[in-house]
Amino acid sequence: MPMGMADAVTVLVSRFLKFSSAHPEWPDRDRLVLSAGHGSMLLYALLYLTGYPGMEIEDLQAFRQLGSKTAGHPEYGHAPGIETTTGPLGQGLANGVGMALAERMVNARAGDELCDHFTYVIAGDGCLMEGISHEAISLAGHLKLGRLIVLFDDNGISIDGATSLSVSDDQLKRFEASGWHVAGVDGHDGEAVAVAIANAKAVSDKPSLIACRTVIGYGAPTKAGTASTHGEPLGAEEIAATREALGWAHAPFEVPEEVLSEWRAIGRKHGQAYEAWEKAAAKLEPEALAELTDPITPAVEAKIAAAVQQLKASFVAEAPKLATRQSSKKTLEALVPIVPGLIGGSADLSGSNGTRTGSQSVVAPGDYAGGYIHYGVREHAMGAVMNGLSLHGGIVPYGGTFLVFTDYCRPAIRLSALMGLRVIYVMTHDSIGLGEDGPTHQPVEHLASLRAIPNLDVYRPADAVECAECWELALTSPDTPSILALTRQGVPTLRKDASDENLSAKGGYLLSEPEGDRQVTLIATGSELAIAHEAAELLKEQGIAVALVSLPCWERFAAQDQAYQTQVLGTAPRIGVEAGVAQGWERWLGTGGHFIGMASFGASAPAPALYEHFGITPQTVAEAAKQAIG
Ligand SMILES: Cc1ncc(C[n+]2csc(CCOP(=O)(O)OP(=O)(O)O)c2C)c(N)n1
Repeated sequence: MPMGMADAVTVLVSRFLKFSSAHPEWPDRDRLVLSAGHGSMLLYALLYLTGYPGMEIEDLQAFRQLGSKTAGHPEYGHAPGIETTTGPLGQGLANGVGMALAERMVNARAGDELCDHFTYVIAGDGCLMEGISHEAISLAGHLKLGRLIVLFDDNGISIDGATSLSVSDDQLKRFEASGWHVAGVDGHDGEAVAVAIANAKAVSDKPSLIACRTVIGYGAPTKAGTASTHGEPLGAEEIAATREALGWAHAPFEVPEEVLSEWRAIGRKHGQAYEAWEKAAAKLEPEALAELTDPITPAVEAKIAAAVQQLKASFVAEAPKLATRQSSKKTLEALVPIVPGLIGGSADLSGSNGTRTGSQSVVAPGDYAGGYIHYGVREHAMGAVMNGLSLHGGIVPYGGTFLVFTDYCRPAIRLSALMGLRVIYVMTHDSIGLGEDGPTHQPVEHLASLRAIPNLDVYRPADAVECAECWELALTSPDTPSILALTRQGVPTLRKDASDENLSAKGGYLLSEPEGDRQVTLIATGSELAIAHEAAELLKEQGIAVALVSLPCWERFAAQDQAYQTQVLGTAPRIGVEAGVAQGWERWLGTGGHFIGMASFGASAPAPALYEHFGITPQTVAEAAKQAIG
């Protein structure tokens, strides 16, 4: 792929791409996304040639080695100029849609002087075969993202052989049907590629696809055009013959000075444009400037803390019985107006998720001033587009669907975590408590499977107070994505005082404890905290010394020191309660602990009947506690 697309990408980078290698973070640079991440060397070579800081020839020599910047697939944060982590095919394409959308949204707020650039994506057959490509191109066409240009490496080859083994789509017609401008060119004809890119740039109300017909392994005399060049080494003989065929007489990793200096000049070409941007940016107040990149400044964090404190006080005063999806909506009503760049959305479940607030207007084709995105029934693309929105800068995205459909966006959630992005997933209907929709919609294994993803905070607030606290934590975690697992059904307000301290910040805390030694500790999350609370009352009536622990975020609790964990969990027998599978709970329950939750799929019935049927009740919890005490 790096050999086959080198010609087309050279045209793109040398003649069109607006960037300055000395200023890789320039917010108004064009974005270049290598969606076909297995071709990573193409990107690394470009970064070296154009003079990105810290990308040296030694880094290219350390390709795919431990600790190198040049991992097998491009990894965001490893080196300046890597705009996103790619490798899982199709993700980069959808990230590009998010970046192109972010560009228009920031442009609508900040104006042309500060935000006016293109997003280019290099995608292969594999990206276009993946289902996510359909969701992403459909959304991009609908939103008329004219500043998105995809160069398709149309080489007719994937790993198993010719793409004709498995696909016969007419890709141009397919994109056209989704509202794209399309063109097909010989990807080795530089002029043709240049004309196609210029034409695509001129089409302002449609994203563009340029299918570049290329030869995989271009230049390798016997292996070019075959699947074997995809992943197998060419071998010494073929490499020697390739050098000869391409007229390249230089030693490995030797770039002649005149070639390098020409490329380095390309890296400096847009220096004036950068300076003009800098001048325009200098006129902004610091807060306004921050809004172009990371809108959650210390000043905004302070506003969030104050708003959350107020919310907590009113929730404690009113003590509502409220679904946490509703308390989440109330929290958003307060936060959206004070957090610039906080952009909401849902995959067609806005009302159910409670994600749209009264002040948000809708992002529409050609009109990007709104603060709310209707992603349509496209959960996977929603996740990847949110990653793109976040990567672009200037936007803190949150998006909703049902918790059970985290399965549909899991690859994107995993990448939010791997890249360390501030992306917030608002996942409602988080257990059998959703009731009549039945087991297809009732998550059972999802909390466990999401908790297995590193660097992902999974929050399951128990009441309105915790919900506001968890939102604050999600918004103020710059390097960690968050899942908010929220109920459909009403839950009582269990917190009785609105302490200044964000009690959810440590992930778990004692909601109540007996005077003197405890005999048993009940630990619960989300809606099951109310059940554990009732169980605790039953036990107290029987003279049993019981402590009640709320554990809204395991990841945060796991990060606390041993002393705090022991103080909270105690040394008495522990009972865990959560309407999900037991997996993972052994970590908190220890030996002699007991878990009450789900061991099968759910069923269709009203929520109270389901809790009764599956034995998640105050009585079963109290009974288990008594047994544990012996
Ligand atoms: C989601 C996903 N599935 C499978 C793979 C493994 N894989 C990497 S490249 C590739 C074939 C891609 O073919 P194409 O896009 O045509 O790339 P080319 O062979 O032309 O470089 C596959 C299946 C992957 N990286 N991501």
